[in-house]
Amino acid sequence: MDALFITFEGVEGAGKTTLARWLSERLRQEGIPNWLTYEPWEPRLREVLLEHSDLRREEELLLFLADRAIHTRHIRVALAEGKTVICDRYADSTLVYQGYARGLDIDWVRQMNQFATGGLQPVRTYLLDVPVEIGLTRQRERNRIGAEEIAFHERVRAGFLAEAQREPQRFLVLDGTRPLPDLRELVWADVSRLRSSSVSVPSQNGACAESSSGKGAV
Ligand code: T5A
Repeated sequence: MDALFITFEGVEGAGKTTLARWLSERLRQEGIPNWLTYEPWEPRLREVLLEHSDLRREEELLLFLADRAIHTRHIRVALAEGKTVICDRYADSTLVYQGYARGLDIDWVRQMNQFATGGLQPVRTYLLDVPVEIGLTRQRERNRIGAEEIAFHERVRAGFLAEAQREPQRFLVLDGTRPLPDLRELVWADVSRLRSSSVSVPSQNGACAESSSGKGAV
């Protein structure tokens, strides 16, 4: 069985980090080598973004893409070593935050993502869907990059859901308001199925997993 490339996406406070960490630990317990990683990949990029709140959206986009190009190189190495890669945010975040929410041309952002990743796509993306107010309440009082208004985060949520509809074979939409044990069970059942199927390291041009939702949250 080859390595899987898995991502977690969603609005802020959706529960991505919580589930990604859990999955990594669960795989480790099963003796399955994995690498838990996140974006922004370079920690200093967070500081740059926090310090320069006046960045133009194009500038912000280029910073995220440069970060992803470097990160993707490391992801490819981990996959080639047979490690399942679990990534907390990836290219969909750029498409949704800089495209859908900040208003850059979506198809152009898609092409830029393609350029930055060399076409590497996850085989599965878990989209944790929660109402914006719930996500923001969960992460309240923490120092975060995203302090934008509700309307912005609504565009983020809608953008993720639109992408999930566009690629239902890659996305699995999970109702992030469900209790954590339920979400863990759903993710583990899906990962187990992916592992036992013939699906493995994705091709250069897109996800290769069959099946799954994207049409409605489970
Ligand atoms: N960004 C990022 C872009 O604009 N473009 C890009 O290309 C990229 C890569 C990242 C920011 O950068 C932007 C998007 C963001 O604005 P960040 O600090 O990484 O900033 O922020 P988030 O990724 O949003 O991280 P958060 O920690 O805020 O959200 P998570 O990871 O979704 O939430 P998590 O797991 O930390 O959970 C939050 C709380 O909720 C609880 C947890 O215990 C925790 O306390 N929780 C639940 N409670 C009840 N039921 C559940 N099911 C729960 N799941 C979690």
